[in-house]
Amino acid sequence: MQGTQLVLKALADRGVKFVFGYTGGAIMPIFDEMEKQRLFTFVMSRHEQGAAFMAQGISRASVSTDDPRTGVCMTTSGPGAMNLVTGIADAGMDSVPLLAITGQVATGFIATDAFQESDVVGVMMPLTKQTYMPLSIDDIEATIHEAMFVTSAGRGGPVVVDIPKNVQLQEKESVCTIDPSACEPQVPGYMCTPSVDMSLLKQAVGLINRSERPLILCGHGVITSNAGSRLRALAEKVRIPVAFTLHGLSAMPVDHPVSLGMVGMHGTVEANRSLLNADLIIALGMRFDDRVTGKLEEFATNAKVIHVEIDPSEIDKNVATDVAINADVSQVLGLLGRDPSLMARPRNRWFARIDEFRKETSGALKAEIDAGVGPEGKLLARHIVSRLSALTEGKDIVVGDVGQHQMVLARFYNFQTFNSWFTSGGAGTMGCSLPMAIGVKLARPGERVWSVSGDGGFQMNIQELGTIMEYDIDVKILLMNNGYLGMVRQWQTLFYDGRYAGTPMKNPDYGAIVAGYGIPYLKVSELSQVDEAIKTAAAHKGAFMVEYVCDPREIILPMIPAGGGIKDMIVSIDDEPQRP
Ligand SMILES: Cc1ncc(C[n+]2csc(CCOP(=O)(O)OP(=O)(O)O)c2C)c(N)n1
Ligand SMILES: [Mg+2]
Repeated sequence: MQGTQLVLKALADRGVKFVFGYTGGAIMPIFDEMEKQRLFTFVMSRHEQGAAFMAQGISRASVSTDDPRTGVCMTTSGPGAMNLVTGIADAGMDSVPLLAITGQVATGFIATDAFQESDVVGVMMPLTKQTYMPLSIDDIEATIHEAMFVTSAGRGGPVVVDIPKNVQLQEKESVCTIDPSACEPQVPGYMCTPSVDMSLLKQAVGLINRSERPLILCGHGVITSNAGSRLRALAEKVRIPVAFTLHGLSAMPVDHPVSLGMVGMHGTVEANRSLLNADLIIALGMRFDDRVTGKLEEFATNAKVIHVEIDPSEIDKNVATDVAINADVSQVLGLLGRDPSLMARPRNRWFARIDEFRKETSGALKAEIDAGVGPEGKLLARHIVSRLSALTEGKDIVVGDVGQHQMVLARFYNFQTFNSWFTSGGAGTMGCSLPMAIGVKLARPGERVWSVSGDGGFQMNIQELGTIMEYDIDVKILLMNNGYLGMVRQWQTLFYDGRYAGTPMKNPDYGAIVAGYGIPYLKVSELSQVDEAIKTAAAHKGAFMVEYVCDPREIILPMIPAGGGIKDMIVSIDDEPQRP
């Protein structure tokens, strides 16, 4: 048997269905064997970064299905592998399981600056959970199994296996069958089921029972541990309001009475004010990112903190805790839900106060959404997203890119379906949406998928229109074209005296571009056409693109200025913004 065959055998044993990638000299033997065996569907991206995001889409979307899978991408050495870097770094920041297999120059050429040689292990090491370079055919199968285990054990993340070409081509007589369970290293940090310390759970229950103003911060861990219904049951039973991090969104319906929507830099007024006024913060599967906490010295100064988190390295990293439980969120929520000593309290005063927070902006926001256009009559993204939400009843899958439109989606799409919101959060990688949506659609083919991008981000991975065309992927593309790198423009408006350095952009004829890929298209600049375009795209069988010409002057508020604390939140534009 050849090394190439053992790579494929291990992937097949792990249930891999799709491999995303791009070929080249150092990976050709594995591609050749893939073609002979056809064990998986191979999807050729148009750029390696696209392959990494497609693989992410598989992992992110399938985690809540009964067939959770780690996405796999495969590229050649040197430039092919280096083009993966951003997608891999992104997976690391967002705790997304991902396996990247890269071809490497033959062992005899390593460290000679051979053609298309890059130090892949060296580059990837700080970005991944683990990197491997098997140097003998005897290690290949076990390495792939171990790598796949590590991607999803405990907190998910990317793993790279860099395989020198001569190792791929090695042959051996007999195949010793690998026991996959023997390839599961029990290394701290990878441990997937730390058992819950019951004495800590008891302390947590005590804090919750005594709290007048508790607040749950729901993070990505609630999604990845499939704990949405447990969270909802607990919040309803014990009467605790829930605010969501960017990646916690879609853990439960966002219009549920206990939901406050997104928290943090672009969070809702009610979520942020509640965070400021809470006496107990129950943080579930989240890592106190600076976009959530604002200035750390001012964060939770009057609140006790319970932190439930699977990765021990996140505990007490940014925010000191009163009770830290290092365990799977779903397991902890299950135990809390069954704990007879946990008291259900009405907390009417707290909820009445939260209602006051809600009222602060709800009227003005509704008026702006309903108006639909800015002072110059140009479409507002918040109106378009609100209409998308209404027309899909909040039930569709949304894959957001990075920028203003992303924050608008997070604020105004009324997520009803568990795990239906995907975007790049930790890294904030523009261009993620189009390729990620391809992976998401392949993982959840029965659901409608909207890829929503700005004009900047869309052009960063626009080449993946080719992948959509070739594999006939039914993704609905919404392009929010405001002629600017809008999010940066917003900062320039607020904090740089309106000097628009490097943000205005001349846009191409997108209709002509997508026509080249055979994708039907509508361009909309009138309010009266907004709904019709969404309906047309939704009803169309196959990919469809709608370009909305949007108002570049739209400002997404509230906003906590970078470096500021939650109390510095800018709620309306009349608030005098701080200048640097
Ligand atoms: C790869 C990458 N480069 C730069 C940035 C910095 N950045 C964040 S948002 C943004 C503007 C995005 O513009 P666009 O895609 O048009 O979306 P909009 O904000 O206009 O909705 C930029 C440049 C980034 N996040 N990612
Ligand atoms: Mg833009």
